[in-house]
Amino acid sequence: MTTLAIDIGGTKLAAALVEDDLQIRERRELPTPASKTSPALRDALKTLVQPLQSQAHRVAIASTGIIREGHLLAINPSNLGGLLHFPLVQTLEALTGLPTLAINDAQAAAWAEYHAIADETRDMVFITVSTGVGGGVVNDGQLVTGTGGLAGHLGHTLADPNGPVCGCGRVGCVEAIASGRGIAAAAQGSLAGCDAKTIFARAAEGDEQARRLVADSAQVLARLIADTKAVTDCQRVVVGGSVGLAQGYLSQVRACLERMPSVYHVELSPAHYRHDAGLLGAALLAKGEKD
Ligand code: ADP
Ligand code: BMX
Ligand code: ZN
Repeated sequence: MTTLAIDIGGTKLAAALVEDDLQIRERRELPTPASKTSPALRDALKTLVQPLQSQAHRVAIASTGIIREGHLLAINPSNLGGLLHFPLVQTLEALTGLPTLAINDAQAAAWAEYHAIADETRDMVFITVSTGVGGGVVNDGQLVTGTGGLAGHLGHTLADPNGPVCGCGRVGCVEAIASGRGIAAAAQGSLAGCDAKTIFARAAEGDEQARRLVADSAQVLARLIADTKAVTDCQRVVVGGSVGLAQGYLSQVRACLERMPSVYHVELSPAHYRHDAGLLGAALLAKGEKD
């Protein structure tokens, strides 16, 4: 069976056809529209899926936001241009006429990454450092979604009570400092208005402020990983997202973690499926439920 997999992030939308052996075909991307209202997202999704849907038997969506009963509910609406709510499953079923499943993007990616290492571990955590910071927990071989879909939202744990206000309404969340948006928001002077990608490029050129912004993100992520180890006793933490996978980032996180007491140490690795973990995890879940 062929799955039309869709990944909805705060910065980009991706879609591809995924075969049951996890081969990916015809991957395409579009920028995520920054609009408070649903029609812009619906139209972008329509453009994305139209060339693919006739070849698919089902749709599987990995999406940013809390996913509850097929609806996207933003915990941090500012990551989606202020959009609070979107009827994901209903919209894709209407657009494609295909049975549709939806799950949080980081939970989906956790499931794909667990699949890649399942012969060596039963307890792992996936963290995406991207537009926001998302998480997915696999405990004793089971994906933990929570009854309301909130489980694993590690980006909204506390990093600094004196830190910036997060789009979720709390002060000092991990996401407000470590995410791509958080890094960009803290930039001043010559870097004001730059996105995280540009700030990483400046850091590689030796810009002091850029290096400090990247280092602050890596430090906050390392503390989050130590907290995650204490809560879950996981054997591995897998890191994805465009910031998480950026050159040199994970080695900085590892260096910060190594300075903490050894009880907090855990195997750290970059996502095996790189930027496709969300697409593949959603496809795997759809395959598991429908076959
Ligand atoms: P999404 O959040 O839509 O899933 P990404 O995982 O691509 O998308 O994350 C988007 C964030 O990553 C943005 O803040 C962007 O500036 C940043 N980013 C994109 N490419 C890079 C890169 N090569 N190095 C560092 N940051 C990057
Ligand atoms: C936010 C939240 C999470 C999501 C995470 C990473 C929203 C819209 N999203 O914490 O549900 O998993 O960002 O998302 O509230 P991404 O857009 O960075 O991939
Ligand atoms: Zn928050």
